[in-house]
Amino acid sequence: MIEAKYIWMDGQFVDWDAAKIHVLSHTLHYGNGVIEGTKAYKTQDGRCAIFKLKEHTKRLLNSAKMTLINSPFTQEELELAQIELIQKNKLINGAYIRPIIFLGYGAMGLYHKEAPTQVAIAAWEWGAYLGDEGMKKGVRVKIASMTRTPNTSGMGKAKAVANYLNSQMAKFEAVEAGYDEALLRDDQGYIAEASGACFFIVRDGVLITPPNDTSLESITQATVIDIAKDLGYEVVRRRITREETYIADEAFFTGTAVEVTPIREIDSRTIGDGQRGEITKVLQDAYFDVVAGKNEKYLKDLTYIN
Ligand code: PPE
Repeated sequence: MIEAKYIWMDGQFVDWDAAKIHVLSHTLHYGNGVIEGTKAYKTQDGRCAIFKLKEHTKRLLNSAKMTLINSPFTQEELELAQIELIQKNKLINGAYIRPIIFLGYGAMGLYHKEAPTQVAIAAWEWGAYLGDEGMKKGVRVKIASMTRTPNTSGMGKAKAVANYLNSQMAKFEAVEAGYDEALLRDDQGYIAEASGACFFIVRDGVLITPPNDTSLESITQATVIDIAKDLGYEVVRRRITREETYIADEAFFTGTAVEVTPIREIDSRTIGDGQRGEITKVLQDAYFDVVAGKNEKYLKDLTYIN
């Protein structure tokens, strides 16, 4: 991580090293907090723009609502804070933006109503999430032994801090076994999503991605579906079984951090011819054009910061 100069904390800019919390902060002990992951890109005219700032900020507030956290800041205030954070840190080459709404120090015990709510937003430069080589050649994926937390015992639609224990266990297992990323099934055995991304396969030229029954309502997945339809591809949202992933012609991940990352292997089965698939490459290029302001139709999704 490349440190930036300032972090926005509870309405003020503080030095990166001064953005501290108490060890008895409620979220640290009981895991109720919500985050976002948003990206700013350098665009074709040299200016920097945040991609889908509104959607990410709305999802942050929706996540908070689902997990019974009252945000002390409005959508507008949080959007402005993110814009100013990029400006103040001069992150004009682009950055990853991480807002977090969490419960601070002041109450112990599970009942959290009296715990104060705090908000922090950090931003830093972050390279290819699964590596530059993975972006070009594709990554290797393991289907995790643990399933994604079912809807009956979690809140999968919230980008809740608590959900990442499940993701972390799966990711660790995959990486320790020599893979790059983990794919989690739902409690019925169908593919849910990756530890921090959504999943697509291509079969006979058709794009297939699971509905968001047991996954985050992914903003990048929605963008890639729109782009694919613009390009004339058929997109089907249906459940995918484990064995179907093995015989896909192509497979890839989508997410703010992974962007569009090709998959070349799942559980020792080579996907397609073991490299970035043709359609995957088309969508990857198209996605980078969109975030770089090269596609007129999606300029509405860019918030320029300079
Ligand atoms: N599912 C999960 C579990 C998830 O964490 C992400 C994003 C997605 C799907 C894709 O959602 P979206 O970004 O809206 O397309 N994961 C974030 C965190 C990654 C991290 O390691 O931290 C991200 O991509 O920012």
